[in-house]
Amino acid sequence: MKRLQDWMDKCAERSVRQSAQLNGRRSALARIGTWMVAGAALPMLPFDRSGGTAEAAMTTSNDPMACEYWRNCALDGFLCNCCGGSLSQCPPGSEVSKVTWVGTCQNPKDGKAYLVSYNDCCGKVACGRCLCNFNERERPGYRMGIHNDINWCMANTQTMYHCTVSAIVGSAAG
Ligand code: ABN
Repeated sequence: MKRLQDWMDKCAERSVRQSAQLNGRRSALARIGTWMVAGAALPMLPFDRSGGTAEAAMTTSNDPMACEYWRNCALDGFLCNCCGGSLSQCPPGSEVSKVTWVGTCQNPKDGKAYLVSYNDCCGKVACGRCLCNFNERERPGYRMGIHNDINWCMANTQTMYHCTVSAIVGSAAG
């Protein structure tokens, strides 16, 4: 009889311990902690904003006024050559941004890749003409130097954005 009671005691103790482990305060806190760490780490993970197809979608044009002109492959803004300037010169009354970002575009004429500096022109209200948005090799905003959706007039005295020029600054071939 005593052995049976011991056995029943052990079984009951084991099941109470298991239940405490699964449903106890400490395991609940551990689970909440895990979710908090995962929640904090998730936004830090890199993500692909291209949708898998955007980069392959650009068909080039020979018209410098067209968004599809090869040099504009990573330009996000108003084309300065639609706003009284040229491909690489700011319109009168605006000044070129002191900081910029550099993209890489392939010239269909010679097949070579070129470094293109996208400078914003500053100090006049937004031009509003020829809005283009191509993002080849662009990366999300937390990598600021390789992101184009930024007002590069930020370092100028006149921080108002007017339009964007695209100046070739070198060959990417090396
Ligand atoms: N670099 C063009 C631009 C200017 C202002 C806001 C977004 C993008």
